[in-house]
Amino acid sequence: DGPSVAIVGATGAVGQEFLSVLSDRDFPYRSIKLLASRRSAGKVQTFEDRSYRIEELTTESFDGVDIALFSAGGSISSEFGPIAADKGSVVVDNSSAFRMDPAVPLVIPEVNPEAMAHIRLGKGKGKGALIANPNCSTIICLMAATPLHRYAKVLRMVVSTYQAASGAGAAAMEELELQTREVLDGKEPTCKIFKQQYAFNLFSHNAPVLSNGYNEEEMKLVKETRKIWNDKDVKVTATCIRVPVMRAHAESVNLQFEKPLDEDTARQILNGAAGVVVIDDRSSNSFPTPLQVSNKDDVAVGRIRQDLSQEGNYGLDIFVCGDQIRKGAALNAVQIAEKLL
Ligand code: A2P
Ligand code: 11C
Repeated sequence: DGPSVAIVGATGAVGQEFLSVLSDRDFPYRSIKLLASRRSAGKVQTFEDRSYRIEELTTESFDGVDIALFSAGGSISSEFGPIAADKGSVVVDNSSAFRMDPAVPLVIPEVNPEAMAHIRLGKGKGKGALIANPNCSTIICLMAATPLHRYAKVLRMVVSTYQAASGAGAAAMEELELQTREVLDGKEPTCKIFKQQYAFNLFSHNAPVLSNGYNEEEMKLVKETRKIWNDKDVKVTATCIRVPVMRAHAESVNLQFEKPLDEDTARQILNGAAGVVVIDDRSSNSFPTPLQVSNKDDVAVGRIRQDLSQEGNYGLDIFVCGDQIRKGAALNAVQIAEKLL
């Protein structure tokens, strides 16, 4: 007799992936409720041989819901997350709304499951809770960096991202496809989601730029890493770029360690890390690509090499790719939900 589950944002890119992941992993739900905006209410969705009617999200949506998976944007989470938790649901929220709230665990199950160890499913009794899913770039980066951090302690991390359309939602994926056709046909590309041509181009991440010159996406890597590693002193800097790739992010990560760590040991550590696959064949120039990891659970890491610019074995460069919708969002959230069972 598993939990009753609600999906908020069920029609979106991540919402749809929640369903695939629940099904792939045989998540033992008792019932499932699909919630979205009024625009989608009444539409029919087939899931595991059953038809479900999409319901409009309202304050009444969470009665009897044990686990609510949210991915409908920060403002919906801010408004409805606490309502769901008050009704006794454990909310796993994919937005940035609660990530930096000290009372809300920010969890990557392979990295810091202990942060949510105190949270239990209420089963209709008592209070619910909020758990935050980190930003996709943080999850993908820390899946590879954490096993190395555990061994040699990261003092400083420099991240450069190559981020896919999916991070901006289903509409951005459609826009990339449409623009690609338009450009190939010699037409003017339609720019609705992004204000500039995306196909055959790349640009600085579309998140708002702050007064310090970093954009919000970059600051998420800085702040979320400190919270997840429970290390307020770790130095992190990032440059986030949107590239015309459909659904998997790539990241170049430069690490500086407190203790020496040579590249062979790093490769061994990463080979043994849960949720990580090493693709690192120099002779055939075979390294991770976004396409290889698309629709896959594991984060791929390669280009594992000593950083020549640092003395001794105190620095490494790695290149990481991960499916943004899966491990970067839906899979991580469902893994969190599995920890509650
Ligand atoms: P809808 O399809 O009804 O607009 P994506 O991140 O792929 O753009 O998806 C966003 C998700 O958030 C969609 O499921 C969308 O539903 C949902 N959403 C957007 N606005 C609301 C709202 N006001 N109430 C509930 N769900 C919403
Ligand atoms: C992207 N990570 O790839 C972003 C978008 O904090 O969940 C998701 C924003 C967030 O564009």
